[in-house]
Amino acid sequence: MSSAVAEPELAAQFEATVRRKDRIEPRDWMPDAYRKTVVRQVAQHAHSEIIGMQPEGAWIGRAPSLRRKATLLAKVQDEAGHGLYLYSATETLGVSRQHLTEMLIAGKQKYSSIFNYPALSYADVGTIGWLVDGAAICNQVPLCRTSYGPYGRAMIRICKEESFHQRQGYELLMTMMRGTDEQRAMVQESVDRFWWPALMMFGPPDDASPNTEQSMAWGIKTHTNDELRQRFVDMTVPQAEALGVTLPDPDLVWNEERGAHDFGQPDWDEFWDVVKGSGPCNAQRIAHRKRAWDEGAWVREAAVAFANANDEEVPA
Ligand code: BYC
Repeated sequence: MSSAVAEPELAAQFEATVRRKDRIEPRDWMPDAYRKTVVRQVAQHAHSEIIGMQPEGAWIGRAPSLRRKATLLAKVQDEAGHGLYLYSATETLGVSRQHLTEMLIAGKQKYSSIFNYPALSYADVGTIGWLVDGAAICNQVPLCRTSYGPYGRAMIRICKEESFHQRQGYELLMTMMRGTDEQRAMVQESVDRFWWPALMMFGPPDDASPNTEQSMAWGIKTHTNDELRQRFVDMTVPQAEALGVTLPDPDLVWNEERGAHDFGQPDWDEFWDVVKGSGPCNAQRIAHRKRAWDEGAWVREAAVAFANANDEEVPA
């Protein structure tokens, strides 16, 4: 973009692009606050994918068959890939993966609250696929049309893979529900623990969400937190019925007039505690990430040395 063009004109072009629901691309002029918001959301999203490898990763060695191990391994590797696509999207805005990882480890950036809950039983692998990836799909399919081009394009591939993840979780749970009473009880216990944290993934209620209004005006978000939470509940109830599990909400009921389910509210005090760092696994997740980052330092140093020696670019 030529620097001769005045800022008000650039701002008008930006607004027009957003109004047309067209994409903002890395070299386009954008307000600083837009850039910051995209970096904040995409970085949190990338961190969630990487931290999200931990609860399920812990079950790879304990999955009950070669088929289940291979499936889980592939799924967890996919999450690493998602993190990398998303860090690449922030790099188009001049913010490196290294910087963002350092911010994460220093506790200065967030990641999804859901990954601060432990995966206590093998049924949790199925529940995470069904409910956590299911919630992620509800939230992420609309993000394929987000206004920042590199983020939206990353989301297209991520959503395809998330659909597979959701199905593997559902298939695992269905297999367990067709098994013994003990297996059915494991599934129900797991769903009881994950239901409310899954609803929290969509963020605080709209009237307590400081970012939604501006993010929607800029087309970064295309739906509010409550709209997507409702969509998730409506999508999940028939799946729970087909599985034969009970969702742990006494207020969950079909509302004929609204053509949607009424449902109870998660414990929002618990949500904010988890977001602020006091969840059951926050310290463990960050310590594990820091260890992996520190232990990988030699790989990054070797890559830089190799690149310098060969006068090539460092691989991303
Ligand atoms: N957890 O104004 P709000 C996956 C923060 S990974 C933690 O509504 P916004 C997977 C929020 O950041 C999928 N923090 O915010 C991986 C804000 O704080 P700051 C992860 C949360 O951004 C491995 C404050 O609360 N998906 O699928 O407009 C295995 C106020 O909130 C949360 C994404 O990242 C939360 N749940 O809306 C399996 C999706 N909610 O930054 C599966 C992309 C809110 O102002 N992100 N906060 O200090 C989004 O769509 C939006 O960022 C959110 C929040 C809907 C999450």
